[in-house]
Amino acid sequence: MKQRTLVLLKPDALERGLVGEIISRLEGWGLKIIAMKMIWMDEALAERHYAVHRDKPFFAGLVNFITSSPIIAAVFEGEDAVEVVRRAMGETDPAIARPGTIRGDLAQDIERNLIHGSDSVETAKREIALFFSNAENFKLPRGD
Ligand code: D4T
Repeated sequence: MKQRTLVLLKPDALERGLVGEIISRLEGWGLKIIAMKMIWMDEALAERHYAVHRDKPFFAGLVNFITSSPIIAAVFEGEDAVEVVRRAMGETDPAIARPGTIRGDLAQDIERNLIHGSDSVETAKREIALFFSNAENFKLPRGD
């Protein structure tokens, strides 16, 4: 089924000049860009986005990292987009992510792992609304 999912290209993706490469890989999976912008997340937005991890030991470091410099927020659409992005990203920890995945090929460590993708359709709805207004979340005339 056609789905939408939120993708964040984290500070390391921009700092290392990997934005084009990552977007190209996602487009290569047949996903289409619906919305995209560069923003500098503040602490409040980071804490809302990562609310489920509030009690984890890595939470403070994660918020600190994601707010350390600008990121790209994007909505991608396609058949099973949530699962397709998760597969394209690979495991959270690049040390165990498979070759051929974004993290497996390019990421440095479990924190600096380049990309976030929503983990379910429900989460995607919540996360997209955090970053994009309805007016920004386009319905594109593609005839499909
Ligand atoms: P995201 O949420 O960024 O798409 O990543 P995952 O879905 O693959 O991973 P996650 O929810 O388990 O973790 C969220 C985020 O926290 C960072 N992290 C995670 C970290 O810095 N240290 C850790 O030990 C873990 C488990 C990386 C992703």
